[in-house]
Amino acid sequence: MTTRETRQTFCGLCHPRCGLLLHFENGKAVRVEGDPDHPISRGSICARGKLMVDHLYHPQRLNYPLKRVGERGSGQWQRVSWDQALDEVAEQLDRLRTQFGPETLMFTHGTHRTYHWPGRRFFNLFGSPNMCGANNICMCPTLAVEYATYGGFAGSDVRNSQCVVVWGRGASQSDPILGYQALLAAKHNGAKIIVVDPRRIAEVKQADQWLQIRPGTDVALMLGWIRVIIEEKLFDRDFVKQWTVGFDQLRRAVAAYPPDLVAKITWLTPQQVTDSARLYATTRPAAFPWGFGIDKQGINATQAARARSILRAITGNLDVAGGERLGWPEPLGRIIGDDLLEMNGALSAKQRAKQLGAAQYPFFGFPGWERNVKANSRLPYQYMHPPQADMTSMAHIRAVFGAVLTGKPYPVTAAISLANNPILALPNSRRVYQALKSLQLYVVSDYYLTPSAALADYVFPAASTVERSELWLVPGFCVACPQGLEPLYERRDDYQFWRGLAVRLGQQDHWPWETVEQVFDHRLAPVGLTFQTLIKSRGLFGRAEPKRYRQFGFGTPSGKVELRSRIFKALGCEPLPVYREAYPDLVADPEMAVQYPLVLITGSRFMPMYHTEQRQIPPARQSVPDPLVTLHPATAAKLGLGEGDWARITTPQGSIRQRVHLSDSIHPRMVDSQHGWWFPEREESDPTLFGVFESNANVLCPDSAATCSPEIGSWPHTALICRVEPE
Ligand SMILES: Nc1nc2c(c(=O)[nH]1)N[C@H]1C(S)=C(S)[C@@H](COP(=O)(O)OP(=O)(O)OC[C@H]3O[C@@H](n4cnc5c(=O)[nH]c(N)nc54)[C@H](O)[C@@H]3O)O[C@H]1N2
Ligand SMILES: Nc1nc2c(c(=O)[nH]1)N[C@H]1C(S)=C(S)[C@@H](COP(=O)(O)OP(=O)(O)OC[C@H]3O[C@@H](n4cnc5c(=O)[nH]c(N)nc54)[C@H](O)[C@@H]3O)O[C@H]1N2
Ligand code: SF4
Ligand SMILES: [Mo]
Repeated sequence: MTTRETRQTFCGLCHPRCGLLLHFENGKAVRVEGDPDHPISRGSICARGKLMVDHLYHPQRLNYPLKRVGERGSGQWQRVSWDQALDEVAEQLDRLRTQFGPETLMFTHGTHRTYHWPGRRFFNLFGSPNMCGANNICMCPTLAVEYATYGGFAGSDVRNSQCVVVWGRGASQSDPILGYQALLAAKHNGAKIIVVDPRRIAEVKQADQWLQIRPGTDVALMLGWIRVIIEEKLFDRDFVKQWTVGFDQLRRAVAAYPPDLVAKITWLTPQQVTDSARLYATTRPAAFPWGFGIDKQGINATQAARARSILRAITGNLDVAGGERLGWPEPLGRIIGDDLLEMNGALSAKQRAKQLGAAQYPFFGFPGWERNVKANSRLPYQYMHPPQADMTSMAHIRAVFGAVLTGKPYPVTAAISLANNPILALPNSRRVYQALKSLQLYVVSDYYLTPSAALADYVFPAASTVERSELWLVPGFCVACPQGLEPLYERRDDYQFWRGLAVRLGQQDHWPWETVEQVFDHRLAPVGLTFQTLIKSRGLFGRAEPKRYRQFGFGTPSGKVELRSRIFKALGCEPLPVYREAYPDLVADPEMAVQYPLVLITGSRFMPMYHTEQRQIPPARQSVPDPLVTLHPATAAKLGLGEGDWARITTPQGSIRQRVHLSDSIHPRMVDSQHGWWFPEREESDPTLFGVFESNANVLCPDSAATCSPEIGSWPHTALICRVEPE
């Protein structure tokens, strides 16, 4: 007789943690559907979430710890026990720490796929300041900038807004369940929609205005908006007078950006510049959510985040319903935050000072973090947590990989990658590869043997989200994500990986909790809950209260919104937003313009893939079998390329091949290349490494200082120059 059972669990194949019902037959998961009782996703799941069962039992999943036995990258592995693997890794880390100092260990970060405070806690206690990776470009720079500007990270209340600015964000592909549904709900309620995107994305169908901006020029348009808003007195006068500093300097700075100049820079018309500025400033409440299209533009990314936060403030949209929510609503702020679990106090000033890259990019290193923390200390913890170090204080990849390759300023000899596939995620992929190959010890924790994991000494098998539990805490709500089944084979949750290493390296006193659920109980204790009671109540929701800055002020040095940032100024960064031309050489050197006539954007999200994942999942791969590069039909025709042809894409950094897709949704002067492509069906061993260099967009992306933002060192994944030719 068949036994059937259904368990509540969650999907973590991207950020929102949608509720799942996992159906079992004879103890095996056979089917998944959305959990209609989940308080946030309410039964919806996306095309990727529907593949959870394929992911859970995939034959290429890592099920046991592996130890390299042949040459690095030769594809020869031995299955070992967790104890043996952890013992040996700990022993080698201890030896390298004694020989070179704790700073010899680095970490590479991907996006937030799992809880990351245990990693930070481990690094702080180990004594290394060198965690680096995608945090320099994804969301975290914005978070750091918003702390410096108004003392916290704002969450856009899109659903209740009257005007939504969709700027560099394609939620229809990147956040189909929460973000896109919120936009559609706002539209349904009559909100005006402005889309600023070089491509005619699905969101444009909902839009009142679409600005097909030239990639990388967004700061110029934002400065143009600020100028229109100030000149035409469309700003919130009371708020500006009472709650901001630096308005006069801002007014003078933006005077240099009249609509006709902005139009020239951005490939828009002066009318578009003024119309969109007026629509945004006069329709309240307005929400201007974060979008990766801004953070991914390298040299301009940081100042664009600054300009956006200024626009939100001067239009009076901070901390109002339908605008930009600030702070933790009662009682959520009482829950112990990631910032406290990180144990940042454990890393000494001497070790902090060794953080690689911080001298060049102090705002995103400990100097900036410490200033943000100090400014935040004027606010009660339950209202505004200090910035998490893991999101606002990172070493810089160029400096860290440089230290691996050259031994300067000191040798970096060991690395851990957990929930990250650095050769595909980080720019200048060939240098990343060289650096990983040069390590004395490389440790990876993942679901699959990725091209990066193929270079490791030890690989640890991670439990899928349905095989573990999680506490999903964001300003607004806290939801318990229950485990659906015990981990299969010898997969373990990431807490066990970190704790396993920690207790072997003398940190046992700081890891009193044997399971991650015990940590969740500890976190929830201040609100009188346990993880299990939270599962039963389906979540804890905050009681939103508008404009709490009137009670607490802002967590900045002045206590006000800093249109001119004192923290930026103190660290030698531009305190007022400025626009920088990404390719001044194109004007100076006409030969460059001939060599690279097209503008390249990379990594526009597409379903059902998530970064470098799903390439081995048959239904996903059948829907997108090959890496695609999108060209305008007129451009392709001139190049002699048709739909489905293989094309070569070349930038000053490198060259790859992808298959042509034709669409008039893209500007004729632009090229859109998918990121994250490798071929799990190909040979593993180096130099093939699953074809990791063939179609990997990060072979095209640079990490040089000239292309990175001077404040944070954010590197570009868009606004690049390229040429495209038939293969
Ligand atoms: N399917 C899928 N979903 C994902 C992910 C995934 O890999 N796949 N990744 C997740 C992660 S980590 C992130 S960060 C989010 C990001 O998700 P989004 O914020 O939606 O970011 P992108 O899709 O990278 O880019 C958004 C838009 O920016 C536009 N753009 C490119 N360059 C510029 C520019 O210079 N200026 C302007 N104004 N627009 C530009 C692109 O055309 C694109 O439509 O997605 C998350 N969701
Ligand atoms: N060219 C270009 N490059 C980009 C981007 C772009 O737009 N263009 N986007 C950038 C952005 S925004 C980001 S955030 C990064 C993302 O970069 P990453 O987050 O590094 O994404 P992946 O490279 O897919 O690596 C994630 C790996 O973690 C594994 N994994 C997933 N969940 C878990 C887990 O819970 N535990 C463990 N141990 N492993 C897990 C997956 O199997 C996968 O191999 O990429 C960046 N790279
Ligand atoms: S949006 Fe899709 S992939 Fe992301 S958590 Fe929800 S169901 Fe999973
Ligand atoms: Mo990201």
